[in-house]
Amino acid sequence: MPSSSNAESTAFRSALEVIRAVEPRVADAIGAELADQRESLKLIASENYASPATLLAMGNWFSDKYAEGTVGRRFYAGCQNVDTVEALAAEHARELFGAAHAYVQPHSGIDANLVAFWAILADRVEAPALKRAQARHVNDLTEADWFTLRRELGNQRMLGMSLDAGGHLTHGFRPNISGKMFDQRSYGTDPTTGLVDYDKVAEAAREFKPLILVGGYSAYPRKVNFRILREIADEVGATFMVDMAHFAGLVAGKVFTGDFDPVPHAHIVTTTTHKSLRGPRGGMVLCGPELAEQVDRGCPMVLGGPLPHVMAAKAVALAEARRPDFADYAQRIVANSQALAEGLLRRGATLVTGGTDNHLVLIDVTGYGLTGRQAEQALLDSGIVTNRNAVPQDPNGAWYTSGVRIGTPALTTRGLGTDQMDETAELIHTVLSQTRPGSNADGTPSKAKYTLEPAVSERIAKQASDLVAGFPLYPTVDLG
Ligand code: DSN
Repeated sequence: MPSSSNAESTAFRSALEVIRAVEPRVADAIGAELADQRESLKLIASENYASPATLLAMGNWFSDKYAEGTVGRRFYAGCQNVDTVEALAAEHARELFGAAHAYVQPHSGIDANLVAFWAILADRVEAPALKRAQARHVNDLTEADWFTLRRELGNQRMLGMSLDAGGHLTHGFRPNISGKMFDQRSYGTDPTTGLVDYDKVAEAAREFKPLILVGGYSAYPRKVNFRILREIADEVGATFMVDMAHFAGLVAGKVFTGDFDPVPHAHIVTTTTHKSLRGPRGGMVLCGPELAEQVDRGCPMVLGGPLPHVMAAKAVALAEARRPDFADYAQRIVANSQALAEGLLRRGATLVTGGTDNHLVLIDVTGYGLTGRQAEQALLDSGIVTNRNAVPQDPNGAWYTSGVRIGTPALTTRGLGTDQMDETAELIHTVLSQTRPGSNADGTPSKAKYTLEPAVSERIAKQASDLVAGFPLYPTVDLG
């Protein structure tokens, strides 16, 4: 029996050899991606490194199978093996999160949210309309009733966190389909503390009376009290939905429990599987029995054919997340994030909300005289991979922004700890404090141009790559 590390090296090497025989440039790009990831200090809050078992579960014959429908109830023959992996993924998800129902077909976070929105609309708007018309199916409605129902479906209200407070584009914002589907209003955060003000959320909910109250975020560095949000939803008759894509790993690892665990409080919870949860790129929906039937209609309602190879990988990753060491991993993510925040604060950085309770830190880079775009690029020149992000009431808008979002799930997977977070804070602070905003050709200030001495960026890039070199990425995988 080969050892696990030999087996992993052999598997990836053999796969590359097979690919190289057909299109060598693809094999080269795959190898180069691993090399780049190994070298860089990856601080993108939404990224991680899936396990070799998870990655390998995606490259196989399941990719060739159509499997519309649900386990045991498919629109295609021959789905018995897909049934096995989909049922396993759903079972692991239910057990891990304590949910009554799990739907593991969504291909991404947007897809998971669309499944949830349409499940809620079907439950709250379509089902009552069918009942009123004494129809069993939409096909049984008269043209006039169908016209009325379509208008009702397109005229519902959603209340979610504003984008610049850390909400997500798919929570009802105009550039996304959700903004075109819903009449949306958002709640912000307190201008002084940067924290969610639950009284203000309640006020907005009472006034607006949304059909859906959305909790969850992609750039808010604090815990959210989901019990309070549920109480607000109940008071105004809203369905409470939580998008936990960013912090699902912290829920799985029992860092967020009680009021901060969305699963017992929300009517429906969506997530991606590839962020802090450390699975394959994909999405998932959890709910109680009341919405289960509508959720299971996700495909073909808004999803194309399920991706059975990704569901297989979800089953593997969720099995990994049920192991005791995942809870330790989740705790280390937050310890690292807090150490990074403290290191930055000690060096004079300004952080939105003044710190973090979760996996991410949002630096307000206006304190360094920079836009988010300038800061992101200067950090990238220095081997530090982050992404720019709006801050509350951002004067620079969503493209240039005034913030840089950093997160610790990926570096924690590599094994970096709190000492290395302090070193990382030093590298980030050095780059940002040495970067100067640039000007346009006509002398006006540019929001994109900047100057950073190459000697500085080269030195920091070397320090960043030395730092991560001490924590080899995929140590069991040697591509030769
Ligand atoms: N793109 C993801 C993120 O970076 O937060 C969420 O959609």
